[in-house]
Amino acid sequence: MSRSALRICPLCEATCGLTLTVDGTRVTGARGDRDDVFSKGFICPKGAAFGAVDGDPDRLRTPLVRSGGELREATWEEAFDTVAAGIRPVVERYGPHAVGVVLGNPNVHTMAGALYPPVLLAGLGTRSLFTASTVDQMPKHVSSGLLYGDANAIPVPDLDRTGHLLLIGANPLESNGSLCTAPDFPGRLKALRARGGTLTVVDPRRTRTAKLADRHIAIRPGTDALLLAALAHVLFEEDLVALGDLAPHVRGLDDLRAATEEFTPEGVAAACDVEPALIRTLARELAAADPAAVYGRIGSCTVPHGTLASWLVDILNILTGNLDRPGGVLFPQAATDRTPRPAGPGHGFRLGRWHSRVGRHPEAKGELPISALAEEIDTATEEGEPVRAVIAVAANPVLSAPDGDRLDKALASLDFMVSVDPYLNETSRHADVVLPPPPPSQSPHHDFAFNTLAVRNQVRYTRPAVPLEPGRMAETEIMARLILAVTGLHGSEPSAVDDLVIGQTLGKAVREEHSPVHGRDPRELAEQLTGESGPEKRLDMMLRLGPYGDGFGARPDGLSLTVLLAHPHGIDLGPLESRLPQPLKTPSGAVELLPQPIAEDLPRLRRAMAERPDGLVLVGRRHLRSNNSWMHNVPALTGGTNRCTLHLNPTDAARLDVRDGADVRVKGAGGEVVARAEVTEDVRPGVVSLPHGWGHDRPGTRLGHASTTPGVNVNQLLDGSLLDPLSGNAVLNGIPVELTALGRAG
Ligand SMILES: Nc1nc2c(c(=O)[nH]1)N[C@H]1C(S)=C(S)[C@@H](COP(=O)(O)OP(=O)(O)OC[C@H]3O[C@@H](n4cnc5c(=O)[nH]c(N)nc54)[C@H](O)[C@@H]3O)O[C@H]1N2
Ligand SMILES: Nc1nc2c(c(=O)[nH]1)N[C@H]1C(S)=C(S)[C@@H](COP(=O)(O)OP(=O)(O)OC[C@H]3O[C@@H](n4cnc5c(=O)[nH]c(N)nc54)[C@H](O)[C@@H]3O)O[C@H]1N2
Ligand code: SF4
Ligand SMILES: [Mo]
Repeated sequence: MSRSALRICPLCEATCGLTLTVDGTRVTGARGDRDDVFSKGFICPKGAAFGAVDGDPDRLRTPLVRSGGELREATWEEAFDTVAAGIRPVVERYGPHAVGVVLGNPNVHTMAGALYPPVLLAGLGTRSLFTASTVDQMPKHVSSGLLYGDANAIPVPDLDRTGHLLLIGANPLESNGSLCTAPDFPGRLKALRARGGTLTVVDPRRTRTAKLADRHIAIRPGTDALLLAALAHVLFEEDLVALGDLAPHVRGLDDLRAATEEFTPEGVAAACDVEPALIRTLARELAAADPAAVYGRIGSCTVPHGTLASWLVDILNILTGNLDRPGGVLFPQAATDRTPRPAGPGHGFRLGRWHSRVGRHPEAKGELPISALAEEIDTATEEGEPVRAVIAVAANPVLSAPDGDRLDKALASLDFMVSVDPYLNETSRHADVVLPPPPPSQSPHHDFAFNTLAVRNQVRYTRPAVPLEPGRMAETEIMARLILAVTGLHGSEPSAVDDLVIGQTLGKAVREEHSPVHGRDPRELAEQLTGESGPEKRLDMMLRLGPYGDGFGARPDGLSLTVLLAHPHGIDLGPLESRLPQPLKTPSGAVELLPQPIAEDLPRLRRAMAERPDGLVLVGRRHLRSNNSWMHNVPALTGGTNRCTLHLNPTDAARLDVRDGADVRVKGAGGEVVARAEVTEDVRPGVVSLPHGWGHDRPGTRLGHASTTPGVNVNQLLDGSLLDPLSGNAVLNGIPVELTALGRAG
């Protein structure tokens, strides 16, 4: 007998509601939940393959513990005993910074990943934190931190109400959107055009998104900051700056004008490969559109001027009066956000409070660049101890970060490593203990992170669609036990971790004057929490303290877990609204248009105006039926165009004598790989493209299907030295490469 169950899809940032068909403990089907308040039935091929992803036979079912050099199946008790015995001596002998914590992307797709890593980090006290953010969106956090005083205050384009979208280095028709949670992003772009709006796409590749656009600009990779600076220049020069309601909330307009003065369309044209007349047209269109939104993603972040480009995206929205305006870009308000405090000056955002030991990279948002992880492990200095133990949670940096070969060796040299991961893969194969979370159907779901980036305010929660199988442990409990094991509390009840957080959070809330629970007794509040588990109680607490919450009785019709459970398809909380100045936490209480670190980085951008190196550069690409490194093991999602091939333009192919289907050697600073050539007009001349997350040919993994078509690791072309200096973000796009034709493959 089959039944249906609801589950929010965790396979990308769009957070679609799914209706699963469940037979026993197996998910046999998935379709879009038409009643979902946000996704309204939308589903993509990945969501439709939820059952296959969930039921992959290579998913680990029990912990693995290394003994006699080999990973063997073990009990949970043995596994946590081994973790405690492995990590504690490293902390005690070398101090907390000798333990590196590595957090990967799926942490933003699980409740465990939202609720427990902050407790783990606070408990350990380590500064050796490396996450997927520094191969992704750290430049955006840094620009938001500097502009608004809050690294997490990221305005999102109001897709459904805008009249013009200038989209830079993003391909939502394949990615389904990022830092802009919007189920059916493709449909929303089509609707924009259908209502008479316009879409401009800036991308060196003619992507599916570019094909949908009114205008596609095939920019030279890595030069978007120059283009954007020139757009700002034109807005000033042609008197098109119109702050509107923003005027009282910004500081430094004259300094900004002076700072963009040199970036003339004529000055940047050659570097960007965009005609000056077109740059002027773009600026005028942006100013004229009412309203308009500028949005940048991976192609604007993972480049040498990532922070400047991210800053300029917001600057353009500000100069045209589109920040915090319906149809422009707005700050979402999620149900689990903290109670908004009254507007006023804040502590601001600081960079470089400490530095990495070897490369002296400044921390950003408490993190060190993941590009520096290998050297922090394999290089001794007089500054302090190298990283000797690693706790990796949902991370596969051997494939996702620069120079996987070096990192592979570095991880093998550690005193101890633990991975929380469902797969034995390129990274987890180095662990001494692997702790496998259950498949998504057996986990509850709420989008703590993506609701703060969503194009509509809404809240949804799904309990596990399938009960936890015998022998499985919820990922929230795995994380709680891991925290206890590494902080010297091994053996305590995992609920102690949740109780601690609840006690601290409520203790703080009752002391805040603007809190709905100001002056109340935290123990009395804790007793009111409902939920079947520690994490559910924490969700209840966050909802009740949050901007729409019941305030523990202060606002009786407000949100709580009980209310949310009564709405299985979610609750719509309305369109995004103007919120300034409340979200601002800068010392001035205003938007700081030209923060000091940005001003100090501008000379580097000025020099880039004169740079136009010869030779090919490489960019990445994503495929709809994939996700970073971990979905190549699902047969239903591989094959067709989802292959690790090298795209190159026919003119480059002819010049280099590379034929379609032939093997090509690609050489970069960090190494070389051999890939099959795919000659296509979809990439501009001078640029080649390889997808990331491939290279499943290392021994000792358990990825039966992926290893049959392993592909190559594009990040081996990097040596880890190319970074955006302000954010520490890796440069993954626009990297110089050399090609050698190897003849036609058989
Ligand atoms: N060249 C190049 N490199 C890139 C990029 C690029 O565009 N070009 N993109 C970068 C970006 S944006 C990102 S976010 C990173 C991603 O980098 P990573 O986060 O390192 O890689 P992922 O493949 O997303 O997955 C990490 C791990 O999570 C595990 N996992 C899957 N589901 C779960 C779960 O429910 N719980 C737990 N605990 N683990 C789970 C997977 O098995 C995998 O081992 O890659 C980056 N690397
Ligand atoms: N199907 C699928 N969906 C995903 C993922 C996935 O792997 N597969 N990964 C998820 C993750 S972790 C993330 S972060 C998001 C990313 O979401 P997006 O940013 O939308 O994803 P990409 O497809 O990498 O789009 C980046 C685009 O930038 C272009 N580009 C490269 N260099 C430059 C440049 O210098 N300038 C400009 N203007 N463009 C450039 C590339 O050609 C590419 O088309 O997607 C998420 N969704
Ligand atoms: S778009 Fe993303 S969230 Fe929606 S079904 Fe596809 S993978 Fe899942
Ligand atoms: Mo990402």
